[in-house]
Amino acid sequence: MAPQPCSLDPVALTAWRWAPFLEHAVEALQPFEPGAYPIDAEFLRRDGFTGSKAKPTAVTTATWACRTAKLRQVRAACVEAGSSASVLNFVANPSCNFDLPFFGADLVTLPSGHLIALDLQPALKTDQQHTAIVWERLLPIWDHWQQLLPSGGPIPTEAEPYFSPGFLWTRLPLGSEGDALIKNAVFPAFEAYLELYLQLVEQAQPVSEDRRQELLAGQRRYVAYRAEKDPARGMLGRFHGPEWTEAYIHGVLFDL
Ligand code: DBV
Repeated sequence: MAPQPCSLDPVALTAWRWAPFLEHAVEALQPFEPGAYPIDAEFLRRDGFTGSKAKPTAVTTATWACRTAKLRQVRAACVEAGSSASVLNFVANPSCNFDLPFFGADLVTLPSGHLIALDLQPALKTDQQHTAIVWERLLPIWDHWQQLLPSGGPIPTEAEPYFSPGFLWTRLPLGSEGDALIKNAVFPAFEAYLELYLQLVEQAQPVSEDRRQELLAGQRRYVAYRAEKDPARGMLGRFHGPEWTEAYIHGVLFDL
């Protein structure tokens, strides 16, 4: 099936916990005049089942995507599987013509609780020119919101090069306590991270051809790492099969 433009409206999934986050992001992108980012029909929406044959749970994975002049691809992977899983994985991939980080959000609800990751992730972590202006503005925002949230615990050392010091990372319990923190800390943190990111996008100026090549190399490393280590691989494989999942991860989610 040929790639086709997907709707620029946020995906509509019944009872999807993370809908307000995607709706906010789509709204916040409007001033950048988003255009269509073509996605194969088989990845725009995929329905399936999980659980036992006797007690199946319906599963849907849906994709939202767009592009703007300075953002090569902005995409959301949206999973709704009732009490089994509810996920919004949202990544903005900048054009390598601009010295910009990635915007990454991983908002995951599993039977064991919520897992929340939010960051402006560097393409070139050890390059001051790339990181300084981002980190000096991000750290106060991180500090404010992370204080209200328990730490998510250690992350793998090999992941270090891809995270900023403003990586907001928490695990929250299901139920009213977690719900309140999502409303009062996670959502406003998501708004603040995205607001800063879109300010950086607005202010970004085109770079030289040499710089472009450096940024592209860094972006390729990041995207290859994310595709190789995608923590959703197991879950998506169970829901939709390994073949579809590999094609989705490499061809849509991390497609640089
Ligand atoms: N993560 C993705 C995509 C997802 C997704 C594309 C389509 O990159 C979901 C969905 N993340 C997802 C799921 C889990 C995690 C875990 C389902 C739970 C896996 C499981 O427990 O079975 C942040 N996400 C994680 C973990 C980290 C991140 C550190 C824990 C990994 C582990 O415990 O092994 N993902 C990581 C990250 C960003 C991100 C930093 C960017 C902000 O998107």
